[in-house]
Amino acid sequence: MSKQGDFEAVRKDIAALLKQPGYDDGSAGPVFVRLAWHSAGTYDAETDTGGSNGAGMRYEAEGGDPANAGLQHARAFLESVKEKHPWITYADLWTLAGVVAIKEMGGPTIPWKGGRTDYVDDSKLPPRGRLPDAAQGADHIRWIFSRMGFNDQEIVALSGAHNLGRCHSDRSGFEGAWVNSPTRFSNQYFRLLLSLQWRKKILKNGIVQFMNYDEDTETELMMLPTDISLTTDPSFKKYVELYAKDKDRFFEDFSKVFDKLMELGIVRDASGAVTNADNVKGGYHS
Ligand code: DDH
Repeated sequence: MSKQGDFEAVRKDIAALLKQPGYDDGSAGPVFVRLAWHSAGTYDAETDTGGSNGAGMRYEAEGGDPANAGLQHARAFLESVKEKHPWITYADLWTLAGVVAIKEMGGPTIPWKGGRTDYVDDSKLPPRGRLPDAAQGADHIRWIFSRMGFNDQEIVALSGAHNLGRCHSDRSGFEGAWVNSPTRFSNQYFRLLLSLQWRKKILKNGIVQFMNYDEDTETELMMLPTDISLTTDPSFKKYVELYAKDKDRFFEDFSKVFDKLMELGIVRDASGAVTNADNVKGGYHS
């Protein structure tokens, strides 16, 4: 067992866990990033509910949300880290796993601070339906992300996480990867959005997505309807163009915006300590 607060030791164990030869593309990295994002992406600025604090996904109300299908794999992988470092909260472990995975897969360093608690206030549990619906378009994602406090540029930067991982027909119903190296963080997603011809395809399960056949690698790549909307909406498109051209700028902006996502709903004092995690009546400790 490591010393309380030794996040370096936790980081090392998360990094060592990423390689998973029998799982997906051989890495748990992408699903860790999605776990971190979904744990935080329920935040609503107006009511100050949701967000990564509290690790609400441990409970059926949030964990069983169809939008979170598949994330139980990420949580199960991370159990061994929690057993080894029992002092870390799930809320910190899940957000840190995303940040470590991005770095290990070649992405930017993302500032990360601990201090989240696993304290759940029932009155602050997010209702389902706060995460984006991939079948929709630009208005929908703008509405979802502005609720969290993100502007158009930040939405596009965040969407660049689709450089990683894949869709699974038994999770979301969509199928396939966005890029050919889905365990390597880059700006390839933006380049492919602009350079390939994306054709609408109706899958056997009736779900509509966009596909392109890549002759060089003989693979089929995919885009979600929401991904395509980043190129049909002029305000989003200018940032897709920016990030397709300028990888360093994408890395820089992604780092800032992913940090902002991880911090949604968390109030810290000057020393960085979380001040709003434990002060709500009517909740319970796990
Ligand atoms: Fe995503 N995402 N995401 N996504 N996402 C899926 C997979 C992954 C949407 C829908 C889906 C972000 C934004 C959006 C990752 C990270 C991020 C899947 C497939 C769907 C569907 C799930 C499955 O079948 O397993 C939509 C819609 C949006 C949006 O509207 C903008 C953001 C902001 C992030 C982020 O991390 C910042 C990652 C990583 C994956 C791959 C997961 C895996 O298991 O592989």
